[in-house]
Amino acid sequence: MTEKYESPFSSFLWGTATSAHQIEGNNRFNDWWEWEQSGRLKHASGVACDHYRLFRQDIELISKLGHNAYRFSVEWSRIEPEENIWNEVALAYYGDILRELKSRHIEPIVTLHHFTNPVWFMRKGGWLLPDAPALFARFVKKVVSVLGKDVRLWITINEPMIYLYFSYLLGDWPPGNHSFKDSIIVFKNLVRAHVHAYQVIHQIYESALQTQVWVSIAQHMTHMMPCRPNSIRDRLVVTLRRWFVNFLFLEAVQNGMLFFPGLFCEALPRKKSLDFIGINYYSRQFVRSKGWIGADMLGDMCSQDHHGKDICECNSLGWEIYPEGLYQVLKSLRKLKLPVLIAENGICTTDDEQRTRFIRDHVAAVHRAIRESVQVWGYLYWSLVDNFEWDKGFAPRFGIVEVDYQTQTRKVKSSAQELERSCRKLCHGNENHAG
Ligand code: GCO
Repeated sequence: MTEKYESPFSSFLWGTATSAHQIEGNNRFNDWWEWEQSGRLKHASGVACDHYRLFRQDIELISKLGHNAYRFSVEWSRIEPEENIWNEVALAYYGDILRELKSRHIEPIVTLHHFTNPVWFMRKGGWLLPDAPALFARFVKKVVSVLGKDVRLWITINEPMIYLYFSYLLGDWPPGNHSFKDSIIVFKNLVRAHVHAYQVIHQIYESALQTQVWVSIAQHMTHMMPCRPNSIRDRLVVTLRRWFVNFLFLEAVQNGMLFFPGLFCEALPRKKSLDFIGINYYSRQFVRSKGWIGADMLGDMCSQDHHGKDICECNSLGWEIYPEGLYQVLKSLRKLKLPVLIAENGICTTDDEQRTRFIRDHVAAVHRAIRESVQVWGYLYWSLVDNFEWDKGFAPRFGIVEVDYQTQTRKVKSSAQELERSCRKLCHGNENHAG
C-alpha cells in the first residue's frame, strides 16, 4: 500500500446491514404496508422477522458473530405516525437498540430513509411536494436530537436513484407513479432533502453534542460494460449510464449543483454535503445502445440476451455475481477523494457454499482496492437475516442467518464464518500495511 491507512475508527468496520420495514414487522403506517394490503403484491411484510420484538436476541447474535458494526434504519412512519405527532415509544425502541449495540462495542450506522414513507406524507403529495425536503428534515432533526449521542455515522437516504426509478419512473413500487416529469421533481427533492438533512445533523453535533459525526447516502453502484467492446456507440452509452446511475446524485451533492444537460441547472444552498461515500454494490450490467432521444440515451441492459457465455454465476434473482466489479467501482470513486463505506453487498441464494464464495471473493476485491490506496472504512454484508425483499417477498434468501418464518427461529449459516474470517484477514493485512 502506498499511503498509510487513515480511518477515524479503531479498526476496519465490518458486519451486516438491514432495514426497518424488511425485518421489524407491523409497520402499519407506511406506504409499503398500504401497497401490500391493497393486494398488488403476492406477499405482505406482516410480522417480517419479528425483529421489533426480537431485537435483543438479534443483537446478541451479531455480537456472538464477532461483528464490530451494524447498519439499520429507523422507520419514519413509526416515529411520526401522523404529521408532527411523535411516538416516544418508537424513539425509545431505537434508543434501546443503540444501547444494546454500545454495550457490545458495535458501531451503529443509522439510515434515516430506506424506501418507506409515512402514509400521511404520501397523502399530502410525498416526494413531489415542494416542502418534502423540509418535512424530511424536521423528522431528521427529531431523530438526531434524541438518538445522536450514540451515533457517529448517519446515512440520510438509501439508494435515492433506485427509489426514484422504481417508485416514480417505473411505477413498480409505491406510489406507483410512471412519469418522467415527476421523476425530475423527485430527483431534485431527494437531493435537497439530503443537503437539508446534512445541515441539520451537523448543526446538532456542533451546537449540542459537540462530537464528530459523518454523514452520507447509500449510493447503489453497478459496474457497467459495453455489449460490443469495439462499438463506440455502446461505449458512449456505458459512459452516460454510469454517470447517470452511479454519479448523478453524488456529484450533485458534492458540487452543490442540480445539473442535467438541457434539462436543469440550479445551485444548492451548499457544496460538499458528504463526509464519506456509502455504496451498495451487487452486480454488473452489459449495456447496448438504443437511440439518442430521451431515456433511450441510457441504452438497454442486455446481460441475459447476449452474454450467457460471459456470465459464470447468478444469484437466485438472476443478478450476475461479479466481484471484480466491486473493485472497479471502488477505483472509480477515487476521483471524489472521500473515504468509502461499503454499506451493502450481498447475495440471495439457498446454496450457502455459493454465499461463502461470494463473501470471500468480494472482501478480497475490497482488500485489493485498499492496497491500491482506495480508502475503505468498512464492509457491511446484506443482510444479517433473511428478510422481506420488497416486491419479491420472502423467497430471496440474503441472510447469513436463516429465518424460519413459521417459528421465527434463527439459524446461523456457515457463510457467517466466512464473513468473520475474510474481514479479520483484511483487518490484519491492513494493520500490517499501515504499521
Ligand atoms: C436495496 C436495498 C435493500 C435490498 C437489497 C437486496 O439495495 O435495494 O438497500 O433493501 O433488500 O439491496 O436487493
